[in-house]
Amino acid sequence: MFVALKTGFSDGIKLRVSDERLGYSDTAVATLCYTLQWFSLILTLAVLVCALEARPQYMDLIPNARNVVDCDGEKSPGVGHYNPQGTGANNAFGSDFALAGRKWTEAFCNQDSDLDGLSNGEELGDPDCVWRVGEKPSRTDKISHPGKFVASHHTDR
Ligand SMILES: [Ca+2]
Repeated sequence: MFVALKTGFSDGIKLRVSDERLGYSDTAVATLCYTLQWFSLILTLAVLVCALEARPQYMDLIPNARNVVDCDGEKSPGVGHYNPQGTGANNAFGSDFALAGRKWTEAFCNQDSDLDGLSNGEELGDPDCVWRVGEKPSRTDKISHPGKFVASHHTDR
């Protein structure tokens, strides 16, 4: 009896059993390989779609999330992502938001995700960390990006 296992993205997973007594044929092995390759491809696409999907519903869970501007003054709706449009990998703020259970907690509000010296709450208009979903934040102007260190934000306040 001979068993070989080979893995690789282009080859999928191949399990080859060569033993006449077990009754496996090359056709059965090829069918298994073909099925596993399709399963692998579908799984890979599902992971990519999940990783790239923007989450606009999270914007309602963060004060002034729709008022965050980037260094160039452009709106940055993807406040939790490196990509300003809200796709791709999370930045430090997005990672901290996920760790906080995707809730605006007092601890998350007091964090300084981008390490610029201003808490997330100070950057997003909730310096006292009292904002609740659906309420108007205590400040709606001079909102800075809590996931990007921008030195000029220190002189704006
Ligand atoms: Ca900060």
